[in-house]
Amino acid sequence: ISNRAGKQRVADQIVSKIKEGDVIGVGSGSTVYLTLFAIAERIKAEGLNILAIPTSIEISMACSKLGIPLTSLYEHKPNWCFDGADEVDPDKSLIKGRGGALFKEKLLISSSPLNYIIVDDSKLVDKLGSKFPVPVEVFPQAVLHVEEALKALGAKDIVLRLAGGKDGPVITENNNLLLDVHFDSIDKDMEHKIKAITGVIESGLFINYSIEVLVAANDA
Ligand code: DER
Repeated sequence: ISNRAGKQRVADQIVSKIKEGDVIGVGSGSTVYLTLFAIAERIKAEGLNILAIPTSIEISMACSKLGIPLTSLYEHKPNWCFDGADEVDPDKSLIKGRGGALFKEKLLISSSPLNYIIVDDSKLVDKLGSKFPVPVEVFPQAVLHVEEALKALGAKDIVLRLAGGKDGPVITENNNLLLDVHFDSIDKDMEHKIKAITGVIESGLFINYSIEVLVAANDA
């Protein structure tokens, strides 16, 4: 419950930042999901005109259902963006991707001049990789090659992410596979080393991005 309360508090902080005319990149995950109801309320109550660029089918569907108008990167660049994270270290480096939307999330964050990462304090870590593996989105037929290259980068354990509602692996919204990669240590150029492997589409490492982190302390 305390996580939920913390998530709600930081979600409410984000909603108060929204202003008339904003084009907002909306990340994925349960913390972001909580903001949508309050955003819909503001649109209704104030006649607010905003546009949301979603990072997943789940967020697109929720926005459509709640009456939050959608647009895309074909028509707009976002004024700002908000998203969750799995881990935040003291340098504001992130691990994201538990929800499997990391490619579009990183595209939105890279396309946006200002990014808020909203987390409850359970996400704060001293060392990146201490609680979550690094998700790596992989072109399906490249999986053996990528696993080998990740091991050469020091990966200790590599797990193909299996689906819940179907047999076999998770297939991302870009028709790729996800590897959850465990490292003992993650240095600051690991994001680029992983991205340089042929067959890697993207990873859930966000190192040196322009982000503001909003943390909600959980109730005791
Ligand atoms: O998958 C993601 O990157 C999400 O943003 C995730 O990291 C945060 O999800 P949560 O808000 O449900 O913890």
